[in-house]
Amino acid sequence: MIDYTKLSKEISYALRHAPWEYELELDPDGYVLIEQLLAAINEDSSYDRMITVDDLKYIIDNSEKKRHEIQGGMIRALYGHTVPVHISKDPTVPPDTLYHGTTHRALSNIMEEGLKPMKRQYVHLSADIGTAVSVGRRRDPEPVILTIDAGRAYRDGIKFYTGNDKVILADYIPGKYILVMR
Ligand code: HQG
Repeated sequence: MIDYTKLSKEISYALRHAPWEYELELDPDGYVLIEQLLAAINEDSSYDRMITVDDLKYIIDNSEKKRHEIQGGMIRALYGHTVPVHISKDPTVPPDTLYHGTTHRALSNIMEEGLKPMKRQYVHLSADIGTAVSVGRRRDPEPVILTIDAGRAYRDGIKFYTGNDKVILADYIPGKYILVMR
């Protein structure tokens, strides 16, 4: 049996954070050749058998979150990048309201200086409250949920980008567009 959680984490690590450890180079949209990714994973493999493209498809089709995308012979991570080379994302018109789940600890900083990408390339926003709650719960059992006036921010010139249907990306969200949900 392949440990698909472990494999999914390894793929995210390779495609978001450290492609060079796998002798991969991301193209401007974050894609690599599936063949090259599989060759790297299967070299010194820690899995029960060789990983195939069907295993990658299985992860994409069965994960709770849509983290990766296959196009032609290529695969990429849809969000979450920390690689030094900037990954370009498709601009999008956001819905009027977006959400962000975070910790109590970060709240005062965020209200003061806005939402920043921190270690990643983009700020990650959620399309619905449920998604924001699960994002926030990674770090705080009772996360703070922020509402983002994305419609106004967009009209004021803040750029938004598509991650997947639940995750919307932005370069930066100034504090004046952010409210704490009570
Ligand atoms: C916070 C996961 C202080 C921000 C998730 C967050 C998501 C600030 C943390 C995706 C700040 C960064 C991304 C400021 C932002 N001062 N703290 N000015 N601005 N922050 O992990 O959004 O499972 O980089 O609130 O589900 O938590 O990996 O971002 O708490 O979709 O696929 O700094 O990663 O997806 O943390 O999560 P992160 P995130 P996966």
